[in-house]
Amino acid sequence: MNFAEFYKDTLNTNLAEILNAIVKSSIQIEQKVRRSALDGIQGTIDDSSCNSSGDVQKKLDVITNDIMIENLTKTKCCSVLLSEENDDAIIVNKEFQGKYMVAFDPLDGSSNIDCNVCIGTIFSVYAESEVYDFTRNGKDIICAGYVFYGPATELVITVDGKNGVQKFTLDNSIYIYTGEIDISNKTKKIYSINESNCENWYQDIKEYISLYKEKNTSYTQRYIGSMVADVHRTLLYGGVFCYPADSKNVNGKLRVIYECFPISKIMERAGGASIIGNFSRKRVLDIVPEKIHQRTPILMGSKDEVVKYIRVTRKILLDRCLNKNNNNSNLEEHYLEENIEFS
Ligand code: AHM
Ligand code: MG
Repeated sequence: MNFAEFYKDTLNTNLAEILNAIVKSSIQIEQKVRRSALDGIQGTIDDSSCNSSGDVQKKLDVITNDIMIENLTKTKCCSVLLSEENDDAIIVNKEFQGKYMVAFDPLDGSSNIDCNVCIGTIFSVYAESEVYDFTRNGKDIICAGYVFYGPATELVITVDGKNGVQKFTLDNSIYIYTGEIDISNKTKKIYSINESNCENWYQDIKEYISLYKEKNTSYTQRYIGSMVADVHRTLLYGGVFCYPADSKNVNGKLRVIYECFPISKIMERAGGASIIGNFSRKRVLDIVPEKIHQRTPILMGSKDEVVKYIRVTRKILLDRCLNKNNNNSNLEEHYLEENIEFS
């Protein structure tokens, strides 16, 4: 069954148009990525421009951003587009304006572009609204997903009104349904983190990751450096992925609106959990962003693994309280509750 057939009873006309535009964009992006060495579109753009996050832009970052903006604008269903590659929100011209806000990272994992390692497009669509407000939190997202350009191109998506997370695989310009994604029954013991930052980690991550390295544990480490690829593996095999805060990246690295919100929505709807970490068990989806390009620490994956982190940090905080002989009033509300449950 193809993508359109799968969702024909779920999507209203506008949302169908928007998702068609994203699907079309991903097919165009896939072709650009596949031919990038042949067509001379690898590497950075000539004037070494940086995007809002200070990253040097690659040619493909710019090309893929243009593809997304053009296709989404043409739907006449969007009012605002938020992209990793644009400093400010893109307010769609009146003649093309609709009521939906769409956030996206057109090509995530750009350090992997030029060596033919997996990269992806991340997106989310917010409920329709008459007013522009980028500070809406993850609860307003009605559809989220990513496209993974790997050995096969796969679209992973969740849409309100349909349970769970669905996976489609690209076959000659058509996405074919290839199954439901459910992390809750996946048991591979994998942790995924950039260990080169370990000297900068705070006590929470140091103690948590050391659990996975204890003698007689059967955990292994995998890290690709493309969030989409690392999360895709985590969803399909189980385990944990995190990009924590550390003494150099004090807010973590990944961006709330167009990276962490959509991926967290997918993770939760697939039966996993996604929290801020950094001594907080708050859901990433509950963050109220103050800036378009705001970053957040993130820790996500199988609920059992996320609970391990919470237990480790709970113990650290309790020990600190006992040592200082002070009360718990400055600790995050509920942090010390023993009952750790995810909705
Ligand atoms: P990008 O948006 O510039 O591509 O950066 C985001 C990427 C994520 O895909 C990935 O999880 C992370 O950066 C890897 O960062 P690092 O190289 O510091 O491990
Ligand atoms: Mg990115």
